[in-house]
Amino acid sequence: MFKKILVANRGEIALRVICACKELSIRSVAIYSEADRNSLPVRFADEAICIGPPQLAQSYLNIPAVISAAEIANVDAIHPGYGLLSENANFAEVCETCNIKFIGPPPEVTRLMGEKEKARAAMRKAGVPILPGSEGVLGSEGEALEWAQTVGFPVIIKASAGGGGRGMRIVRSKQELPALFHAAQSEAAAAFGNGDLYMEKYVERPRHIEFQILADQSGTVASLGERECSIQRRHQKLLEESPSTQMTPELRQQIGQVVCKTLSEIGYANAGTVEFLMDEDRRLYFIEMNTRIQVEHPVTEMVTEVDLVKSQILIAAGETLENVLPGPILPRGHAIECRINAEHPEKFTPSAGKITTFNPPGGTGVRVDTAAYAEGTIPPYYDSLIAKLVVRGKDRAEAISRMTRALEMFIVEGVYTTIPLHRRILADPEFRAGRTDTTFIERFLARSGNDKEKVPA
Ligand code: MV4
Repeated sequence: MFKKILVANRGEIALRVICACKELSIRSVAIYSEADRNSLPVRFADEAICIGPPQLAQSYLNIPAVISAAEIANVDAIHPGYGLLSENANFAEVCETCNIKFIGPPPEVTRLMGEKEKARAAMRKAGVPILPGSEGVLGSEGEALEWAQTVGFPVIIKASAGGGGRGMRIVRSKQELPALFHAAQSEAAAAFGNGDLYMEKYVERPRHIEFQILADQSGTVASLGERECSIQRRHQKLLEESPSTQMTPELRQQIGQVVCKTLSEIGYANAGTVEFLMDEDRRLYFIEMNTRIQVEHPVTEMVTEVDLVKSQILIAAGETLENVLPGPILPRGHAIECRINAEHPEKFTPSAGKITTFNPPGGTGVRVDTAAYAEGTIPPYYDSLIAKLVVRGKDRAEAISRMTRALEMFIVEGVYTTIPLHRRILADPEFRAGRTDTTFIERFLARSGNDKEKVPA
């Protein structure tokens, strides 16, 4: 087993990884930028090393600085958390070269999944359902038009190096296609240094449903069921839940099985998330795979009682799933996560500054993942997520009442947060009825406005 792990991240996820290390009796090393000197990961890790100034490129994304810290601390492994270097295959390779275990899948698998068009082709070949669309990258505007006519409008053009919504264009007619094709191409080339595009049939009002999997290094893969993450704003998830109100045991079993078989063939290892769109006839289509632990992983932990971060570490150390998991996965009850961001409630812009009051809720079935504390500061350089409020109930109704009271008892003063927004979502009849497709948030904001929770002057 590993003796010491470097945590290559900050904030709540760094603390989450440190918790897992402590429970496994593994020493942890925090790395931090000058802006995070007084952070809780620095306080709770066994060792802490400052790696540079606040800017991401000079600290948490600076591979030589991160590797130097790992060498100085003499760690066996690096846990990258989410974001930052977590899906950087080059970083995983550098770790390997330095004889440090990267806690994630093999670099070539990360690279395959990072090229969305290649990932789509691999999934199709293995029998995972995908949307009708192009085969290979679109070579020209003419080829794009041919595919669009084969598939039928509306279609969506996506950047192969993209993901998470960047560089996408919805095309509703033949006339619109040339301009949108070239716009997507230049946007992708500028944003990712790669203008490769592919095309899919466009699904109206889809739900975002993702499967959590765990895979060991010997090819055993397990599905831990799905999360529904359709409530998103500008491709940022706001609220996630498990199970999805639209899932059936048969569909869950069928998709889980084909996903596990495919990932075993690909040589996947570690935790991973396979994203699907669900159409209005409840059919699921693969869109992308994420090769990291995700922000919303606690939702799955609450219903399965599996510690996903500890599982990642054990798998990376060579344990088999048989030894990592307690037995067959039997999800129980219903979990909901609300992302608490420090942001302005009307402008949705980050709200950095000092937290003057911080009262997280507790009690039965409530979990708060956070690195925030009273009198602590939210630096302006990083992601605006300051806490994840997660509840579990025996069913969705109990989870909703529990979340409602937990949000009522969550007091954060000094910075604006998304807590008032979540209180309104939880009270919304459409949300309560489970009508939560990806267009929910737009309709919700249009009808609820921000009038009930006026921003103080
Ligand atoms: C789509 C789609 C409709 N049809 N693909 C947006 C982010 C990226 N991960 C995939 N996205 C979409 N892909 C087809 N073929 C609609 C979206 C989409 C979306 C997906 C999930 C959650 C929220 C969304 C918001 C707008 C668009």
